[in-house]
Amino acid sequence: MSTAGKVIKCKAAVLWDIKKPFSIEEVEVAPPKAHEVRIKIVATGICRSDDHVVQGTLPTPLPVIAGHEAAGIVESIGEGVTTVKPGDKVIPLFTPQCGKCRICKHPESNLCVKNDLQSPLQGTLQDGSRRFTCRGKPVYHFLGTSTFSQYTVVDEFSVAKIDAASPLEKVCLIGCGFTTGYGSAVKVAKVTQGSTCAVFGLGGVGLSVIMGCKVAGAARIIGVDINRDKFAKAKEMGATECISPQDYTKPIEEVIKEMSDGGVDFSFEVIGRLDTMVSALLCSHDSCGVSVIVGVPPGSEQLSVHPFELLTGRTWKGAIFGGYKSKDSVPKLVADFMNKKFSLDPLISNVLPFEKINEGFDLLRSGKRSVLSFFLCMHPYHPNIWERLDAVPVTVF
Ligand code: PAD
Ligand code: ZN
Ligand code: ZN
Repeated sequence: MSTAGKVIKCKAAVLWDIKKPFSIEEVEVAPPKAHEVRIKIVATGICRSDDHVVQGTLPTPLPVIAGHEAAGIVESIGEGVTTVKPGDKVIPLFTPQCGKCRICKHPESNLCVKNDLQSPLQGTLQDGSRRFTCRGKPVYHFLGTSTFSQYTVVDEFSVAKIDAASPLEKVCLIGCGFTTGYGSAVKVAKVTQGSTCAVFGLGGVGLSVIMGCKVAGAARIIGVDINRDKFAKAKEMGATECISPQDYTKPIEEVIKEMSDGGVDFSFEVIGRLDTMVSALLCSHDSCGVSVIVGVPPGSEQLSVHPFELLTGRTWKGAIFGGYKSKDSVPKLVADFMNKKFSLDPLISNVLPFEKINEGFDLLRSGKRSVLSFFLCMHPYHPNIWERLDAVPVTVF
């Protein structure tokens, strides 16, 4: 039976309050309106930015269905949708690409004016309304994507069609973590052949920065993290050395400057802390260094540096989604993945059934990045056994 045009009742993880666990609920997902697309989510990653929502450092109206790094299949489309059709494999885009605004027409920039990244977030689709209800209450969207739900509705410019053969439990990472990190190196910093780079923070995004630095031909890549367990994987991905600020008495920027003849060519802050943003800036060479902020800082805190740190010639910049124009670039990155130009396996620590979302967040906080799958379901008689399903049952009204 076709579900098109009908309200779908399905499973979603609703965050009712900050600093509380997600609650797995039955939600109603309204059909897509004109220029909207309803997607059956197959797999969704858990990114640190989702945890910023839980912790309240990325202020979002509540209750909310978070999640923004996913892959799925189009279930139905609203009137006027031309770029995807039911059955297409897709990746939702938390940075949209409307193709019409000043930024979409800018050759370098990517933060389409239709984004919902202002503070606080608006939490709706483009027309200002919502498609989710739970226990009779409307539920807010998150970054126009809301992927912690079996079904979600997005605006057409917030979804990209990808290769029909793509493994969705892997390419979901192209929806955020991988692309953000990789693009920060190759597109935002424009890392050069033979250069020296420093990457602060060796989580999933930091490892993707390292992959980008390596592809761009960096000769030295210095990984920086307080968790030494991250070093082995970072080296596997291309870091040539790894250091922990806790092993030194002097500031880490001084240590890195000594290691790199006065400062690195390119540095990246991939943690989301003000102190490490300043350290990353200062460890870059004062006359030719480029430092990129990738980490999302907490709430309304302000940075402070002496203007001289930039007057001497450094460049300090930042970007969302690795500077990539999303709708154009995501299908190409998926094609590169299918052509084995890079691997996503090292970025995934676990694949968990969707219901284990709170465990997935605990794992993230202990340094492990998980992908949640809607295609793993609990065995009816053995609660510890999870089976792969081809389809997930839903109720249609
Ligand atoms: P993660 O939590 O998996 O990794 C962060 C790493 O930083 C961990 O390995 C920590 O051990 C390490 N760390 C923490 N504190 C320090 C410290 N004081 N000194 C050195 N290392 C430290 O996060 P992630 O890789 O998922 O994301 C990293 C950041 O990037 C995070 O702030 C996230 O919100 C942001 C992000 N930004 C974009 C974007 O578009 N700009 C997209 C996705 C994620
Ligand atoms: Zn993310
Ligand atoms: Zn635009």
